[in-house]
Amino acid sequence: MADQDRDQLSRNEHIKEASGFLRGTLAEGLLKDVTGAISEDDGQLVKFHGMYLQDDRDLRAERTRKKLEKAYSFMIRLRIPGGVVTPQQWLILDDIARTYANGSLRATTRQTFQYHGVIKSNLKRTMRAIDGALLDTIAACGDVNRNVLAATNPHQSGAHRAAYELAKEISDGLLPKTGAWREIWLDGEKVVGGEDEGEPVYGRTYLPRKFKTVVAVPPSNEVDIFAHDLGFIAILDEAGAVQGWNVTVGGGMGMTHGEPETFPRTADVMLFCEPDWALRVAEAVMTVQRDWGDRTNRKAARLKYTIERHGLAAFRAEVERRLGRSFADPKPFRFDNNGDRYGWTAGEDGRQHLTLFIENGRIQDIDGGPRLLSGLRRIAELHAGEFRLTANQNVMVANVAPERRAEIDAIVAEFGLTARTGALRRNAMACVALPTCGLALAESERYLPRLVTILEERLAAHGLADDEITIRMTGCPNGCARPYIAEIGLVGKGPGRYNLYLGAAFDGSRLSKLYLDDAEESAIVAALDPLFGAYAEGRRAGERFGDFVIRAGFVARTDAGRHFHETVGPLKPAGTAVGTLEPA
Ligand code: SRM
Ligand code: SF4
Repeated sequence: MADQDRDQLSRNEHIKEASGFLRGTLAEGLLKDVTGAISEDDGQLVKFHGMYLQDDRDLRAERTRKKLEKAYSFMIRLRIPGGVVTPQQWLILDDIARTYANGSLRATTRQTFQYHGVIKSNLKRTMRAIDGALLDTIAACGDVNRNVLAATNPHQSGAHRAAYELAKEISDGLLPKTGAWREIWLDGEKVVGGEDEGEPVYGRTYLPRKFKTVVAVPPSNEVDIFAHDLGFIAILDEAGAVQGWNVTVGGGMGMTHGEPETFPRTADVMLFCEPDWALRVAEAVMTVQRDWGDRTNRKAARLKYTIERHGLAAFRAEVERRLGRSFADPKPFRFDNNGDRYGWTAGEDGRQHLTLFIENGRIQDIDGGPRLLSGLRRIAELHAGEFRLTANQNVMVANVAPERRAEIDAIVAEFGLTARTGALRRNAMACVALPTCGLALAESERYLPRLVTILEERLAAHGLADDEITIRMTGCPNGCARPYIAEIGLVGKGPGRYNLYLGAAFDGSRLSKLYLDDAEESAIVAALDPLFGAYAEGRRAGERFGDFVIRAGFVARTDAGRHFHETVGPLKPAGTAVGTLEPA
């Protein structure tokens, strides 16, 4: 690259290039015990190892007053393709949560676990314990292909098995090759001149930005395929076998308030490929993004912006050129929801599976409330199948022998594992936000449960207590709980204040629109209550809330371009409705 171009590269590009394939000065930094932090550059690199440096934001002000260093600790994210863990692995993960982290396991929106609160001096011990469970954290974060999601239950059908196999194959195939992870965290043998080991697919500077891949089996869109950079939709033949995959590209949620050049976007369905070609298509899509993605501005670097800039046709042509062949156009498919099915279900082969609702993914014991951590541990002690994490922050106890079902039901009752499950709550998700997330503008995980209780009362008053409506909240516009494809989306604007988005599709295929700007709880409830009333009165048979608010004229349908700008025209005063209040 010419020097002039190099000057324009974002800072992260220089950090990656100079890092010796993700080593930086991490090994030295870990030895410095005068601080609980690591250097700023290493803070960028450590993401590729599955970790974030964070500080407890609840303690910030007090520690600043006392002139103390921030209360630093690390968030660690595992890489678990398809979200599958064995009971033996669960027990080790539980031990780690109790010993090194904050006593909780956090199921994420991408089928894996996070630990919070791991202090620097415990990092290596934690990583060794994770390795001891035959798991790792490589590429769980950073500018790489991240954890690959798959339709939750491989035992449900042959197509689900194929989806899991493909997720695993892509995860393994696109994994960075650097030995840095093993070397730094497990004191693995140093690769002399690690510089020379090479990354045949990624190169020295990896990708311009994070890259997310999922595999779905219709009619369930539980993995929220339209929110991801790359997706595969199973197309089945009459016997239910996978005939091939529709390939989706260019989905993403993140945006920044007040910067209309950033926006959420639902993915395009680009082409159909045969099963043998899926991994090669994944690699080609990723390498076109590697080469075409914007490396000067990280806010414009995701694949969704590359596709907006070049157009889908040019992007597809380049993928086909690199693979030396053309592909068929996508085949018809239909999704009907993007949530989880709770309770017991049986697969094609009659095996039993129990999906448990985990409020906002936080697996912990609450004094006087549900004891999810201990209850799931008890299940792991007797369970002979597996656990499967869902993309909706829930847990499935999968592949249960019929004679064990009663024992598991007894544990569920004893530990209160299904204690809080109203219809709105079952369809709710919140991102982590405060106190750990450095980007949070407002509460999310700690606040949504309260708001749901209030809204469930309003829904019950309108006779809607059992209606399935999706609601998701995030503490900032980055969209970690995918709020823009929930029927009710709440996005943090500042302490106690949220933007309210409405009108997304129940199957996750359509984005919502901004309805209320910068609103406090009372304004949110006051805005939603009459809409619930209108929905109860005026909906057509089977009509979803997200569809109703559009038909009734409360919000406009998201345009054909399938992305929106946060504000169209001047901002309304804080707390006022952007949509019309009277049904058209
Ligand atoms: Fe996320 C950054 C948590 C799924 C979009 N996300 C973060 C960080 C690491 C904050 C940071 O950069 O300092 C958050 C850590 C909080 C904490 O304390 O744990 C964080 N994201 C999460 C999780 C844990 C939310 C959850 O409650 O489950 C999810 C972990 C998924 C995983 O296992 O890998 C999580 N993040 C998502 C999703 C949803 C998805 O992928 O399905 C999105 C929207 C989809 C997308 O990528 O567009 C998402 N996270 C972001 C963004 C915005 C990216 C963008 O293109 O603008 C950021 C900020 C960034 O990258 O600059 C971010
Ligand atoms: Fe943090 Fe924002 Fe993601 Fe929530 S949406 S976890 S506040 S980055």
